[in-house]
Amino acid sequence: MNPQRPAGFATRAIHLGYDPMQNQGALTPPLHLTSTFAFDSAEAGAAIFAGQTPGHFYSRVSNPTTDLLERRAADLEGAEAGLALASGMGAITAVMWTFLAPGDEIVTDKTLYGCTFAFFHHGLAKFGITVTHADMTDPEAVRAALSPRTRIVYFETPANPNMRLVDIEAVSQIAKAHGARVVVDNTYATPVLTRPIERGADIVVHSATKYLGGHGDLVGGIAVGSAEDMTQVRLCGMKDMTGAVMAPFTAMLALRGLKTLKLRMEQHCRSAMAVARMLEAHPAVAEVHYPGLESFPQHALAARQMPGFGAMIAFELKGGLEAGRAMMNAMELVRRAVSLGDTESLIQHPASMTHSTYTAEERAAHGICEGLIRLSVGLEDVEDIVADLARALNTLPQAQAGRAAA
Ligand code: 4LM
Repeated sequence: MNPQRPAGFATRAIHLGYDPMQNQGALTPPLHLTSTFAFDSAEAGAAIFAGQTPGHFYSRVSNPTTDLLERRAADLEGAEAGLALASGMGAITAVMWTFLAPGDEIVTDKTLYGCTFAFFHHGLAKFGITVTHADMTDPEAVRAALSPRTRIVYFETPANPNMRLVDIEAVSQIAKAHGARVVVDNTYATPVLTRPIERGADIVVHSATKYLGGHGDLVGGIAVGSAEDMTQVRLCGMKDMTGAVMAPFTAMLALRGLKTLKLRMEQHCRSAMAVARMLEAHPAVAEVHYPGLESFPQHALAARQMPGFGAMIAFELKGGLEAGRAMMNAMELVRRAVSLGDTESLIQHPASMTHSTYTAEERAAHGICEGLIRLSVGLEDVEDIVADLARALNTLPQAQAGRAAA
């Protein structure tokens, strides 16, 4: 890659920051499977520790393999710097512990991934941090929720599991005018579809376990933002407070995943659109939540903010939870599993699985229906995914009743 010539997303995901000629011609970057690093002299080691000269000293802080992943992830998100962590939860917790102190407040959307919700309410709250939920589909609700102690405004877009979108530009403008940091979980959209930093966010976090890795074979996290913020998270939240560092081997797998991210997302999106249309037309289905459908309440925002619309679909069946369970049990190709963004299509029930960290009352208050089913559309042939789903839906009594009525 010629540094003088601008390169596209996929080219950078494959080449950025690595020159085979400086690594004995090895086409793929080496795996630096080492916990510690030797110093030329005591003085040289002290200078690296003090940050006076660049270099690595211990793999809980940095490592050449994870460093390459961090630089590529930051570049693809349009950020100055990045950090690779042990998991998505590692990224979220390290960022929050770095920038919050007792007495501070965070404002967050109504709907969050189950463990993020649990961390905020059972982790941060235990240490004197106040968590306020606002319906962030309305940016004005964010303004109303801000207080003089608000330090962070945090949201997912689309939100896990119900696909609510947040207007990143509008919310960032309001939060930053107030002096709060904006942290966006971009796991669902990925930088192929949405780059929150370019829309005004300060920090982006990811579960790299999902689309970035892309193959269901790693657990990892990424945070990106300004060089100053990432240095703070590295030295405070990651190194000292959580120790949630990504292993070099995981970084190697994630680097391999990133190489095909754009290509995979394009196919994921195409297939999800076809699946969403089939679901919407099926007589056993009550409602489909997919940003690419014209019936999606925030379709216009989706078209502006995440063209391609992603590959996560949430839906409700006319037969409710009981029908959802029956449908899941009838799947043959689509796997019954949590997680998302893998090559395999995955189906799960948020209320009893990923969002069972909420109480039933909390789910009701936070817009997570008990009967909601979540689908991660994979990379199998779309005809096979559609056929498996349609066959499972056709086993439901509501499908027969719908057909009889028609
Ligand atoms: C799941 N999700 O939904 P790690 N942020 C978002 C997520 O969906 C997740 C994480 C962070 C699921 C896991 C079982 C939007 C995870 C946390 O699992 O810690 O890499 O990411 O099915």
